[in-house]
Amino acid sequence: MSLKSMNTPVFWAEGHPGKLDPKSWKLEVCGNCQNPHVYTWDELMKLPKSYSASRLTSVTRWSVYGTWGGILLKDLIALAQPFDTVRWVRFYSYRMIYDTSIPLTIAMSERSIMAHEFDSEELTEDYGAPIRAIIPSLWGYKSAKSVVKIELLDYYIPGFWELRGYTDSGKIEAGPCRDINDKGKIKQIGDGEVIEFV
Ligand SMILES: Nc1nc2c(c(=O)[nH]1)N[C@H]1C(S)=C(S)[C@@H](COP(=O)(O)O)O[C@H]1N2
Ligand SMILES: [Mo]
Repeated sequence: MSLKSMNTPVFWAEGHPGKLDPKSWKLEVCGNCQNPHVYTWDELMKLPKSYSASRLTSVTRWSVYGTWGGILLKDLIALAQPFDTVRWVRFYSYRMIYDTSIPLTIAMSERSIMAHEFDSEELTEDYGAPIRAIIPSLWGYKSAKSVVKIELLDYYIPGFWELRGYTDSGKIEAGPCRDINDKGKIKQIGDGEVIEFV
């Protein structure tokens, strides 16, 4: 099912970006690395395609499961050849108002992906087209949408929601949570990545 048909909430704290054209999209991978690069859409689409069957889980207590298709963050980061002092990966969304950072160790996980598909359908602008981060092990505010820049850093910079009171770690905490795949039914989750409801 599509994100829209399941009534997955649409969050744009900085305002909806409107129509975005993948063909002219550029994704910059930069920072403290040997090989910074600005990828065109065609270049991105030539990189190995991967999938992460995982959940996007919001601190506002809902979770949606599906298969996110795109490019593993670890593949993009490996191509950049980060220097060995790098500890953080910072995402910037379209218009550079929204940003957030995650530890390099989590970015290198097989489950962290720059996604342009959900269940074999291209994302729409509502859900972060043309390409967004999906970081299943952390709260959804770490999964920046419509990403234009990925920066490799030695140090941590609090992002949009972290500056407004959400935790820097973004660790998922146990409690009630709506299951979007099950009509928004309230269930319970444990600490850490949501693999199943408890
Ligand atoms: N650019 C941008 N990315 C964002 C947000 C946002 O407001 N702006 N919200 C975040 C939050 S809090 C969550 S839970 C998810 C929600 O993703 P969705 O809007 O695709 O459901 O996107 C994250 N990425
Ligand atoms: Mo969220």
